[in-house]
Amino acid sequence: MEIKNLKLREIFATNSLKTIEIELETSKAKARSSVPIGTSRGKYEVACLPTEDIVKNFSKVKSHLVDHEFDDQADFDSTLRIIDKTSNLREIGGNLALALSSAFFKASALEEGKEIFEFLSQEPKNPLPICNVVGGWKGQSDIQEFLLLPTYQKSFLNSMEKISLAYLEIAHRLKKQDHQFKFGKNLESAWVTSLNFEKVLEILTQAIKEKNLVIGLDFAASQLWDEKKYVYSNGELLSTQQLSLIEDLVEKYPIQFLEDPFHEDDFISFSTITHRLQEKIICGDDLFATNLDRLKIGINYKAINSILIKPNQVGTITDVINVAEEAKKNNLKTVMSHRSGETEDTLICHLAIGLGCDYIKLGTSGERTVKINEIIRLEEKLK
Ligand code: 2PG
Ligand code: MG
Repeated sequence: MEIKNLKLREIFATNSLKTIEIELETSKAKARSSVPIGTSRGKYEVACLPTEDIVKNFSKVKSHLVDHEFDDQADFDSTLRIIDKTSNLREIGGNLALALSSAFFKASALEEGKEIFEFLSQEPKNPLPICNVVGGWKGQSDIQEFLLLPTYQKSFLNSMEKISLAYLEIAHRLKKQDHQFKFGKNLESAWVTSLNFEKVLEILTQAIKEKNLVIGLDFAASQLWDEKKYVYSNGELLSTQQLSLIEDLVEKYPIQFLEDPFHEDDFISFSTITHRLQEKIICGDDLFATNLDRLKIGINYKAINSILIKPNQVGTITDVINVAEEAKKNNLKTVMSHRSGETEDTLICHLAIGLGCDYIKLGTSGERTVKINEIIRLEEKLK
């Protein structure tokens, strides 16, 4: 496929920060792609450059791509890796790389008259939602995200209906117990409360009763770690104490999904918890940063049974496909994920379906419905 033109513009993400959007034109197709922005970024992610720097460097990058012919996605993405030889894409920016790579991917699908998810080689399958319902913002809760997920799925619409009902019920329960609660939401549309995490877990447990839902927690533990211990608002925990805390919580509450329970360099503790809580989903986000080499280390350590996949942690569609394939080959649960700063781009919905991911992590309300509704539409095409 030959690229006829490329256009870059600065736009806004849902966290009010500027991000970038690419328009890519071929003789038969025109595709548009924008990229999200993470807040609690892992140290193994590719670089996210300020949009102003990307605008400055863009003409150089463009000259390597426009009027050039590419065999396929792998060829295009390896050209990006030749333009920027740094492993973390700090010269052109991982954010520019992903905008270009995903625009190329969308244009390839359009040229063949296919939906983006149909363009992937895997058997398409609808993921189960994992939705952020409480917490998630610095200073409000020691645990970054309280999530809900269904125990089985009749349809994505049905799963979202259960989660949305619980989400609304949680707000009413928070109103009764938290006098400061004013129905405020954080960047991912999760309720913000001043209650401690045990109280939040009690409320969630009540709200999901008879709904076939279970609880997930994203500890984002690298954010709690000070190089020696995990720092909570009411005390500090060594790694072994962090493990005991999690085992107690899992014992007391219907928790099924645990994301980043330890900091991003602690493969050993991940491996201990995965061994001890075998029926739970132990998912690595910052631990892997969607990086294939780190995933392989994790597999050797038997550190996890699940991986979070965020395309902007790694920068190209080829890298995303490789990571998802490696995870599936090793029987790990795959969770495609949004970021705290999103755009209206629905690429992750197509990637989750096309790569046959088990789950997709999303917000529950507000602008977050853009992605929920896209999956509902795509679900009709899977039947
Ligand atoms: C996470 C993500 C998405 P961020 O930690 O899992 O929920 O947040 O965008 O801050 O990386
Ligand atoms: Mg996370």
